[in-house]
Amino acid sequence: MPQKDSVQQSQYFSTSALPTSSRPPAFPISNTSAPPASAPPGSAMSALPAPPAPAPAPAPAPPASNTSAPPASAPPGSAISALPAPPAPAPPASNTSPFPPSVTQNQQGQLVPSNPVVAEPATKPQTPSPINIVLFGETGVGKSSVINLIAGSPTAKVSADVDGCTMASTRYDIPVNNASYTIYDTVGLEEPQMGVNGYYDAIEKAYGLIQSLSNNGGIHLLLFCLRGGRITATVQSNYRLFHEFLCDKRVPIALVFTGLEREQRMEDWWSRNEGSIKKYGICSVAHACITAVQDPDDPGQVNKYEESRNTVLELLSKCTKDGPMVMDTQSWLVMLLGRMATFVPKRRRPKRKDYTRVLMKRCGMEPDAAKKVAHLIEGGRT
Ligand SMILES: Nc1nc2c(ncn2[C@@H]2O[C@H](COP(=O)(O)OP(=O)(O)O)[C@@H](O)[C@H]2O)c(=O)[nH]1
Ligand SMILES: [Mg+2]
Repeated sequence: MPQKDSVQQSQYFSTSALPTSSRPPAFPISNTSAPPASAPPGSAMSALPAPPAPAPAPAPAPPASNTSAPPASAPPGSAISALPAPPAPAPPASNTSPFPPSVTQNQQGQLVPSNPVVAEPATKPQTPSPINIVLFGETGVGKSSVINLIAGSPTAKVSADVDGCTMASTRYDIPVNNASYTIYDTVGLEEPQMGVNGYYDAIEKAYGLIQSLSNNGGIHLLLFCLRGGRITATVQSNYRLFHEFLCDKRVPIALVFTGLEREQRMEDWWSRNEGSIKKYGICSVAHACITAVQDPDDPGQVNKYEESRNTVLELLSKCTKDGPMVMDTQSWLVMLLGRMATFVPKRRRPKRKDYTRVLMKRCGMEPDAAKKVAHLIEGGRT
């Protein structure tokens, strides 16, 4: 069963809001009864550097709607108005036929319908509106494996390689149980901060992601994939990047902990570690403790995989009931890029002309639009 977490979105607090002295000295993730099969990448929380300074206020963005705003384009087949127009009424009879207009006489003198009417179905079969989910986390935590778990078949390429550009995303359309999920498998940060070149790469990828989300109706849910075992400074940075910088804390976030197949009861891992996770400001509306690997030769593992699938599907169903957060591409870009720059050391941060160049050359924006976005980003973080 997915667990509804007690901390609500509105109660989110940022780690940066905690005075250094009140932060726990280390992150005591308890995993003693079940060490993870493989250690996750990243440094341990005991090596946690001071968190990045709070993000400065971004350039004012037009209010994002988190109500049940309809997607930008109507889903195919969902609108009754998409049915062909009914046949026009027959024009008034201008001849002197003794029969009503709907009936005529054929050559054999039989009465036949003058305009055979082909019955239209009352409604076309409804296609559910897509529910957009951004799944994120460091490379190697199990995101692709979670996609395959949700889909119920091999859909995404699973790889042990640690490689990927921050904000690079692959889109998967997955129909399950009368719902239609569009999942953006998105690479998070691999380090708590980034260099300027990594930032430029991330801008290019973020542009593609935001364009796609904007055109497809916004985001319903953030799904943060973590390897059960330890929470790192990178985990905190990723939480801020997606929850705060991309979604302005307006989209529900759920946590999925993978690698828990050695737990007798996977949910026990949460009971042992919940307090520590929350101390570090990682708040969520729900969580799932799972395994995302299959081992057909181990019946226990087969059961746990099946249980994990049910847990995640139930979580998706419960956490995507509210409408999506929608923003126009430009405002969204200004908000994200301005905030994301705080991951780059201050003296290396790009200037307005650098933004203009990257937005034109790497994102293909028109010069005027690129200049405008660059101007707004600059203005937002002075
Ligand atoms: N033991 C264990 N390994 C996992 C789990 N989920 C994924 N893996 C392995 O972790 C590696 C990376 O998985 P992948 O799904 O490609 O991670 P991604 O980079 O986040 O997409 C692969 O070797 C997977 O088989 C899990 O729940 N338990
Ligand atoms: Mg992957």
